[in-house]
Parts: sequence; structure tokens; C-alpha cells
Amino acid sequence: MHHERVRAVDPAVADALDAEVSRQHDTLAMIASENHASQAVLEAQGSALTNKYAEGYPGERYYAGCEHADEVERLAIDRAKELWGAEHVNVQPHSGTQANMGVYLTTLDPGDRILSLDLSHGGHLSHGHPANFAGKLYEVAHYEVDPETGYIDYEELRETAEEFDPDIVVSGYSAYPRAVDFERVQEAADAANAYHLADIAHITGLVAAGVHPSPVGIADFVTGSTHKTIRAGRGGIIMTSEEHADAIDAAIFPGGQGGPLMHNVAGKAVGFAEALEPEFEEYASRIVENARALGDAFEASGLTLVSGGTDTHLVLCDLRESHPETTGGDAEGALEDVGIVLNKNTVPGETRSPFNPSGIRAGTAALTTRGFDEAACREVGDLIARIVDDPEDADVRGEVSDAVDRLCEEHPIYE
Ligand code: DSN
Repeated sequence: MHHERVRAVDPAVADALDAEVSRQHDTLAMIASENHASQAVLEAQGSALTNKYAEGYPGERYYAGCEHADEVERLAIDRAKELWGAEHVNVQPHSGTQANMGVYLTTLDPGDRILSLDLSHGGHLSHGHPANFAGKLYEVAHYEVDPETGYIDYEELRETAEEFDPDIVVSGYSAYPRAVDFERVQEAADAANAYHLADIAHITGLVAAGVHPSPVGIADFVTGSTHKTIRAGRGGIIMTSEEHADAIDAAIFPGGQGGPLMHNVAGKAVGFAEALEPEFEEYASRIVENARALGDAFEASGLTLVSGGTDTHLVLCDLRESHPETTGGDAEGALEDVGIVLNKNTVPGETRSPFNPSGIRAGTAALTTRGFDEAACREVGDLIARIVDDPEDADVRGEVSDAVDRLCEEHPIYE
């Protein structure tokens, strides 16, 4: 993939874009929130729809000339309804965080209460971190995972909900490797007479494919991003019932956003069409099988997995027991040097700073897109463990780097 037209006007940016394509080809993308969108999705996102203002919704726009924008947005909505079975879908949120903002604007007044999972236990900034708008505008309390098992403690969640009396309970997480029991979160929300927002940003594709239980029809609101386990390009999405449809639409536009990014809506439409193909279910199942294989390799090498394994696309590794002197940042840096790109991550009961925490998080969605199977993911797990064991050993670094090069060559991404 080259960028000839960009090069003709801006060689510096063209160099960076070409280099980014090479970087993605030459390294293993294991940041659990990343994936490789298809060239069809990239083309849609790079289309002339970037020029079009289309405030409003299909058939009810504030500008003329929206007939093709309408068609694209209707296709995205219809396909999303088919994928997730929701009554009402809004495909305009620019991101998962703005999808969450739309739900908060719909359900909360400033000062109202959010109950969500603690960030260091796997939550997300937009679930009420003090540095995020949600933490500044609303009163926030957190539930946690069980320190022994690493699983959500649903009893504690229910008790905290009864004590804190939230207006909304948030489920859905960024670094939680286990299947979420949305019914039990709903019970806690019901006990507090609160709304339930299920933020499935990480598992949107797994839910669409039926390899993770769906919160649609259980939670009042379901939000997601469209570029993680579903490969529909950057963006957010909200699903809800007819009851909340008008309020959600008004919260996104004009409530929280101006003109929708129609080129991104086109990317969503194309990515959703791809996900409706039967192969997508197989892809999503393989993501989870690959994550299990990766986790098995970690455990066989003596690394500790939070919750002892995974039901999803990611594994979270707590380095404190096996490598007390190694921080997540040390591991992330040493792995990046050999072409394995994952992220340092806080772990439940974190004892270090979020800037240099005690864990690493690794996902298999992007590797699976490249055709990695369980054996290849086990090999990647072994390679990661070798680097974590001996980050400074030149021989180990050379061997791992060579193996990464071979795996990348065997699994090309773009033409
Ligand atoms: N930044 C994303 C993640 O890595 O989980 C979530 O927004």
C-alpha cells in the first residue's frame, strides 16, 4: 500500500504513512484494542464523504445534498441492527467515549451517580475517572474484581449498588479477560433502580458473532467502538430500545457532537457488511481460541494470568509474582524493541503507578486477522515470555526478533 497522491503534495506525511504500513506489517499488533481494518474499510474511510456535512439523521438533515450520506447511514444502521439485534442504533458517535457521553447526557444530570468498575481493575476512563469529563461532571463510585479470583465480584457489585444508590451502573471493560454476566449486572442495577449501560467496546465483534453473551435486550443502553474486535474502522456506536431512541439521538446530535464523520460512518457500513458474512463468526471464535493458546503459553512459562485465563480476545498478565523487579513498562519497552507491540497495564490490586504498572495486556484480534492460528499464538506467547525473562540478553533478543520477522512474513496484512 503506497500513498502516491499524498506524496505528490506532502512527502513528509507520505513517508510517515508508508512507514506506518511497514510498521504494522513488520510487527505484531497485540494492543488488545487494535485490529487491521480491510482495504475496503480504509477506502470507505478515505472517501469523498469526508467533505459532507450531514447534521441530523437520514431523511432529517440540516443541510442539502445528503442523499448519499443518508443511504450510507441507513445501511450502517440496518446492518448494525442485524448484527446485534438492537431495536435502535445510532452510528454517529465519533468514538466509544462519545457514545458513553451520549448515554450519560440521556440519563444523568450533573452531580448524578455512576457506579463502574475501577480503572485499575479493568474499567475505562469514560466510566468516571477523575481526569475524564465523566469523573468531573458526575459522582462516581467503583466496584472491583475479586482479589483472589480476578473475576467480577457480582455480590459486592450488588451491595455497592444498594449502598451507593447510583443513577447508572456501567458494565463492560477494557482489561477484563472474562465473560461478563450482564444479567447479574442488571440485577444490581435493578436493585438500585438505576439504568444499566453495557460498554462492549472491546468485545463488540465477539458479541456480534455470538462468542460472548450479548447485553442487547438486557441493558438499557449498549455502547461500543467499531475498530477493535469488529473491523469497521475508527468510531463508536450506541444501541438501545425504541423507548430511548429519540433521547439518544438528541444526545449525540446536537447534544454532544456537530456534524457526523460520514466517511467513518461509511467505514462502519462496510465493516458491518463484512461482519455479516459467515466467515466472521469463525474469525471471532478463532480470536478467543488464539487468546487461550497465548495464555496457555504464558502460564507454561511461569507467567501469572489475572483470573487464570481468558474467555475473550485478551489476556492480562500480572508480573509481580513471577518477575517482581520487572514493571509492565520494562516489558512493553523490551518487547517493542523486538517487534511485539502490546501495552503495559494496571492489574487488580495495583501497587505501582498507572504510568509504570505491574502488568501487560495482550490481545489476539489483529493477529487473528493476519491468519495466526493457535500454534502461532503459542509461539508468540513463548517469545514474549523469553523476552520478559531476559530483556537484556542480546542472543535472546536476536532470536526473538528473527522469529517475529518470520511470523510477519508468513502472515501479510495489506497488498
Ligand atoms: N484505549 C482503549 C484501550 O486500549 O482499551 C480503550 O479506549
